[in-house]
Amino acid sequence: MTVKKQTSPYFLVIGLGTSGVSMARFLRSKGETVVATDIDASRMNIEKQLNKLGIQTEIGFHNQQTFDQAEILVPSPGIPLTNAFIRTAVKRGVKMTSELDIFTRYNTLPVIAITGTNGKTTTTTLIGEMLKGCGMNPFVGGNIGTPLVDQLMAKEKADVVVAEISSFQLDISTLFKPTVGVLLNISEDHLDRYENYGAYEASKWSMFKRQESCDAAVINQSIKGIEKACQKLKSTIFTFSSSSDIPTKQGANIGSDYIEIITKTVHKKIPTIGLKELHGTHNRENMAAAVLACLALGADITGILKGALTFKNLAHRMEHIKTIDQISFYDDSKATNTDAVVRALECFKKNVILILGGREKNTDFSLLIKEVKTRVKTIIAIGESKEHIKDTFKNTCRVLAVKTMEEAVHTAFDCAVAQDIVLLSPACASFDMYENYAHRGKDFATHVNALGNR
Ligand code: UMA
Repeated sequence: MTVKKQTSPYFLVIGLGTSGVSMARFLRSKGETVVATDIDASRMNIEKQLNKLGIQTEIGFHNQQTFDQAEILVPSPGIPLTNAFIRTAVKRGVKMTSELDIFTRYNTLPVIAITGTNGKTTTTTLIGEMLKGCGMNPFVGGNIGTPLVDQLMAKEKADVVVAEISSFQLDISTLFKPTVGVLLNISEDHLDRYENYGAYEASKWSMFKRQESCDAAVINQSIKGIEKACQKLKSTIFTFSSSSDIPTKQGANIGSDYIEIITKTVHKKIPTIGLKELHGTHNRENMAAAVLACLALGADITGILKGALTFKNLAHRMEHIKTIDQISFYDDSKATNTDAVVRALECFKKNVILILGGREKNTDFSLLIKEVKTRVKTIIAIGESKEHIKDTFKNTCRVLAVKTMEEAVHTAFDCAVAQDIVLLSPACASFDMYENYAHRGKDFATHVNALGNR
């Protein structure tokens, strides 16, 4: 449907995925005039529902005039700001805002915000569990899947918002100011969207930009440039690290089987052996960051640790699918960048058969060579990037290119002997073959589960 000429100023919500649909509904619930558009005709299924609420829609196409005549554009986080319709309208003087800024304008609750290249969803979920352990009722949302504005429309009263925040969301925010901000790590990702790595790093650091002295920042000490970046922050800083030689004065020191918390009110060594759902160094970092974030909010350590015990490992993150003939199959489909693959490989000493590939994001696979050399015996290359992978690892290990996930699983099983690990950890997005990483992980698990003993 093409939008009728609007006489009143309107918000134009761009993209009708999870985020856009919630945003359109929220703005309408506040009495705003809302027009919503999505370039994909398959989103037509929500048209009626939105029209019923009084939201006009343009689905299956974008119309420059609708962009130019809007008062304020609200792009979904996945839509790059280089989008020609947006750029033209902005050049012509149309204002733009973001999901985060609209949320910030209306939100009255304290916010713990978690960003970083990897570990965001695990840490966000963990913080939610910890706060529940303290008897609180957190709303857990953001990039993890439930848009933040859903909290503003929710009937159930929350007392704190735990928000997973992506760099895409931060890019167009001018108001967002978390009570507690957590920066887990920064490594190469999304280089198809950012001009360069520096721009991606800057996007992550921008989360702390508007914090004040009453706010807190929980930051991984190992992030390059931390000293300089922290000089600009007004908030109280807590650091954590598993690799720094200099112990933290305020934050967490992480050992191979413990996390030592040091704050003004708590000095405690937490053994991590009992935390069976949180394997590997990266998960001890996630745990340390989560404990510090909850403490910074004023939560009590006993409740925090009680909550941590209820945490269950999330699907498609080093998820053990099955062991057949002493060959273990792991689904780490969520590993969509090289750093996540390094962290997955670190969990195994050697004998890994690695299923790698998908849609690249200007990915530099050579960042994996060191780990692959010591731990991987065969790479099974899939998806659009298979030729790039073959070329990168031709002098490192055996690389076999395949066409489908089924072929990848069968080839891996054929190559494997007892005690080997078959690991799907692709370092790429899934959109060349799948709807999303979960769809890819499920396909992997389906083919693994269909394998019989040899
Ligand atoms: N679209 C247009 N015009 C365009 C381009 C796209 O209309 O020019 C439409 C598409 O047809 C589609 C919609 O925009 O219907 C998609 O918007 P979106 O990509 O923002 O996706 P949403 O479904 O709204 O999901 C977004 C986040 N997606 C991205 O940031 C890419 C989700 O994070 C988030 O869970 C959700 O909002 C709720 O807040 C996902 C993600 O992949 C998990 N995030 C990235 C990551 O974690 O690496 C950042």
